[in-house]
Amino acid sequence: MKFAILNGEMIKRSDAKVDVEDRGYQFGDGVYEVIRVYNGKMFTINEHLERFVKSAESICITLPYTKKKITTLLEELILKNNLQEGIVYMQVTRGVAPRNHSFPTDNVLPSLVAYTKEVTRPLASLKTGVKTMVTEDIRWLRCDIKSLNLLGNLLAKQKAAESGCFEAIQHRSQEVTEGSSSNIFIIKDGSITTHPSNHLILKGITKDVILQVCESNKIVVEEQTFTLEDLASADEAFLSSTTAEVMPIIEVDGKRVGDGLPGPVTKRLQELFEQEIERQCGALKDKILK
Ligand code: PSZ
Repeated sequence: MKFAILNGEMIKRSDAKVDVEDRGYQFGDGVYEVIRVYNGKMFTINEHLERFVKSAESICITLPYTKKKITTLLEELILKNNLQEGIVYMQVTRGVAPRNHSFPTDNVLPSLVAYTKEVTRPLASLKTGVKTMVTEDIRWLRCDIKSLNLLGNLLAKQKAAESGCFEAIQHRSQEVTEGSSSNIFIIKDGSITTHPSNHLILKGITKDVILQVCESNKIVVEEQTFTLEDLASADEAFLSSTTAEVMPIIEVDGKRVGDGLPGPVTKRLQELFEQEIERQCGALKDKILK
């Protein structure tokens, strides 16, 4: 039997239900996190909690528990569900109140939910790379908040799915922002570029891990905007996310990136990223390279 956390309590997953007037259900009035678990251990948990608190604060939700308490609850959930490889999904909403656009005035307790899911690493795609397409970024101007409102992202991802692509890369005018559920990096003549972490993209935890390992290894990454043309003429490109890790892009809108195979810089970053996973969570059974 699987369990979930609902408002601080461990309950049967099938009993985890919320009211129809939960503001998350009616308005998408909440924020969330997806945390990767390798070998039963959460990867970059502190960074995810920091971002969770920041997202909540930016929409004026005060988390009902401390970061430490949440960490303990999630660790208990992982143990209880016997999760080795997978994710923890966690969300908080403004709570249950009679439907009204403005925030409830009486003290409504935010609803916090967490559950786990078994997910394996996408090793085949990590080795071969994935196809992508580009689409206009139609989202709002606070993409830095990990909001439950994902319609723009969903419409983009559905276009990708209908085109047989792994991801839709979004752009505002000529500037590339991010994937529908990932950040994007390009490589040209050995130099690596990714969009700066501002209001137009989500500051990915995976992106930040990549920036850190690059710094430790004296690999320069520019956080600078780049255009659709830069993407089309890049030698290499890759996506980053909690579940996709460092995912090579081999095609954009049916045109090959570089020679159409994962490139040397991308492969090196995959290797460094795996080292960081192993440092935090212990040895991985399967590796991307070899
Ligand atoms: O399982 C999945 O499909 C996941 S788990 C996390 C994501 C997808 N994506 C997170 C994300 C995002 O939604 C947007 C719009 N931009 C960037 C990212 C990458 O963020 P991190 O690295 O924190 O997962």
